[in-house]
Amino acid sequence: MKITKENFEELFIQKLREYYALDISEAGDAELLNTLGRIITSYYNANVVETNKVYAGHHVKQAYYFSIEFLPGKMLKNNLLKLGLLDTVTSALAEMGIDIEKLANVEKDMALGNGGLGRLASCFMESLAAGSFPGHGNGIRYSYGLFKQRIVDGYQVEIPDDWLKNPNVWEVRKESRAENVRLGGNVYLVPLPNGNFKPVYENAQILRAVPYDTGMIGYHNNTVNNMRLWSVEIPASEEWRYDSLQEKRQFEDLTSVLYPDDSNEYGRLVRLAQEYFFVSAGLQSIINFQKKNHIPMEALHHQIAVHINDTHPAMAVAELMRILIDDEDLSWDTAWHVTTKVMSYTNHTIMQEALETWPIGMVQQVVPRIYQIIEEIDRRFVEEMTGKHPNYLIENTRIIANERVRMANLAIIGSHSVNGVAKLHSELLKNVVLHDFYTLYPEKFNNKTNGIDVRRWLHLSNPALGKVLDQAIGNGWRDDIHQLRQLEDFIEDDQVLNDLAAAKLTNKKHLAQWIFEKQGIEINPEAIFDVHIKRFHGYKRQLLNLLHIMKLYLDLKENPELEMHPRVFMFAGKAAPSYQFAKMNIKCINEAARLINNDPDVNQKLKVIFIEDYNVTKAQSIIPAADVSEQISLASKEASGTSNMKFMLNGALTMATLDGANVEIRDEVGDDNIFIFGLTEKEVYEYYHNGTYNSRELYQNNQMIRRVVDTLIDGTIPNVRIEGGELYKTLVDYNDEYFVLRDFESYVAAQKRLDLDYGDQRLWQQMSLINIAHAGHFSADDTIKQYADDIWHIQAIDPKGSR
Ligand code: 26Q
Repeated sequence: MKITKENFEELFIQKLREYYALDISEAGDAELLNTLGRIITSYYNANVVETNKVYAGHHVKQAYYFSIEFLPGKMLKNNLLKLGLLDTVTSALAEMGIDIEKLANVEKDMALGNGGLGRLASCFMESLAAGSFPGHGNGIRYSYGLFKQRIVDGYQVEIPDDWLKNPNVWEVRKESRAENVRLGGNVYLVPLPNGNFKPVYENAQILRAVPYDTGMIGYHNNTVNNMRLWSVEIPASEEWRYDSLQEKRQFEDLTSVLYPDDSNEYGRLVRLAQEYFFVSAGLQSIINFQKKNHIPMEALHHQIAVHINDTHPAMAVAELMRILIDDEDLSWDTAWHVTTKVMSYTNHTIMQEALETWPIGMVQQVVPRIYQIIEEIDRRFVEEMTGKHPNYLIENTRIIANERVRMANLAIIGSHSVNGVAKLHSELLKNVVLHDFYTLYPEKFNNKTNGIDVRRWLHLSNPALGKVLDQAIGNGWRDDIHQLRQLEDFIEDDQVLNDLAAAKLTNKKHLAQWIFEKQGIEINPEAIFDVHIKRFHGYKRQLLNLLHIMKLYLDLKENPELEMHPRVFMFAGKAAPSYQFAKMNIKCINEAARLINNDPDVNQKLKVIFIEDYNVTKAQSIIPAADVSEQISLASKEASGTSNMKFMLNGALTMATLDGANVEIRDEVGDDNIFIFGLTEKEVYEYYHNGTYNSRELYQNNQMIRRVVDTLIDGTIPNVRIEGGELYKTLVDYNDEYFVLRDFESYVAAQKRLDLDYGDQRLWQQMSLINIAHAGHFSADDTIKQYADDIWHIQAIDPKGSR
């Protein structure tokens, strides 16, 4: 039944009584939210069934995005928007005296990911459904999401994210689709009469994987795809197998927590088991579906594509081989042909130390059969390459070396496609990081520049800007984001420029109000909002930003009359709990903030705000209020970045190094509409090559640099005796791994240009307009189309018939 304002009110009242035996006046926000959620899910569940029927009935090829992280954020308003019900339901609720924002407030932010990689997976889910593509997610239903961050005394404190305490209305537990996953024990092979071998398992632990399905709703179409997340259970019949309570716990807790390290946490048994668990459960359920549909396994690659999101699901290669050989009796060669055609892999990182490897002993212990298969893949790889390629090349690219299993090598050898996430990054993969593989398999390598879900990052999060766009260019952009280009026709239109400025100011006032309520700090909405939000990492260089702030502070202390537009620097982001350097950055920023915000000599012109517990929901209110987007990683280190795209779409100007997708943003908007500074990737590599970087020399010979760096240790920033000292050492004594001092002057100069440009408000609005007009280039809808065409070979299909 179609939902209208009239029938919705009646339905809502009736359902609230049915579920909770309450009337509206008696119900709490959580009860109201759950009732609303259940109405919405039952509204689209008919489309779930339809979508699946069509996919099955037409033998449609389907893609599965395997990712150990998803970061969907909140879903209430998102789902209503996709269904075309947001306005109807908002006003129907309002008539009943219910503010939808209050309900959205009690919804938990689903944070089953660390950062960019997980959020990308969720944007891709949205765009798959929006494009009517048959594509689904496969991951882990962690009981605890990414830790919540509190700032206590300037320090990060981690608190568990018990997000399932309230029921999650969007998920459906699919008991009937549970799978068994085997872990541990021993395996030996028994020869069969036909020359094959049969594996015999001893003492393996059998875990039950139970899927929880969440509908991924298309935008104004009939598609509802599935994000399937697996949760572990231990079958009662298996309990006797565990040697100790502690051992049992380990497996019981397999899907409890997301590892909060967003670069490396290898050598943790449970992490390895997590990786296998969701890969094995996911592949088994996919294959069961295909078998029910009478698809011969030799033809599997015509029916499914499996995408390996970073190396975390790389065991999918070996697991699919296992299923095809051990369970489905395919020959090795046939299974290998099918597997490599099914699999494709995305690399998200340049940094060598972040490439995932596992000690072979651990792989043998956790997944003995998978280890045997990896060994065999490795053996055949070496055999095939020997004689054709020099030995060093084979040694560099084989899977097992130095007693470790190299997951990227497994993913690359087992896939037909390997892609980076921005042009620069993909070039670096070919020329540096994965160069040896590129020599062996040039045809596998390609680029797919990341993208963002414009519905969440514009329609939903920035209604003020949405309205201005509707007035200026009509609302066609809501279905076709490329129409934003029409904005360029208004580059000289004072009305539109002023409206854009007014929308920005509205968002800034909202954020200022919220910050005041949370932290009691007053900020001037007319100041420049300069925003640096992302995980804390050495290479992302929050420290460079802090040093610039300290320079402004010193300059203002020296000369309170200094000409500069008032500026509020905002930071938000989490540090991995074990990453001391990142945590010390957080501490120093918070102490600098306290110093500056309380100093009447400077605090009319300068403020520093640290917003705690950064997550998707916070991003949705911070980004629309930003004037400046800080994207200042050391060139070559940030694979792509995606918040850079979100800021641009919301009219912020980018302060950027030529790194990741910043390069493509620059190409879109032109040099005049972005602030570029710093070393290029080539220059960085030249330094590596020549080994000539000397940060101490810079520190000693450049008075400005010395004066600013010394604020870390001379008591200027209070209460950071240890942390300031350590940061100082990384910069001066340990030769400044991320070239902070080398880029400092160039950064200061770019910031100065920015300050001057902001003084010309008309010019600034024009630059902002150009950024918005070109942001459609970074729609994940386009990115997904490229994945669909070039890698997965899947086609859009409308479950209700018309394409
Ligand atoms: C690995 C092993 C053990 C434990 C944890 C991990 C781990 C977890 C998360 C390793 C890496 C990550 C996350 C990486 C990530 O978010 N990378 C970012 O991906 C974005 C999407 O492509 C890019 O835009 C960013 O540039 C990149 O840093």
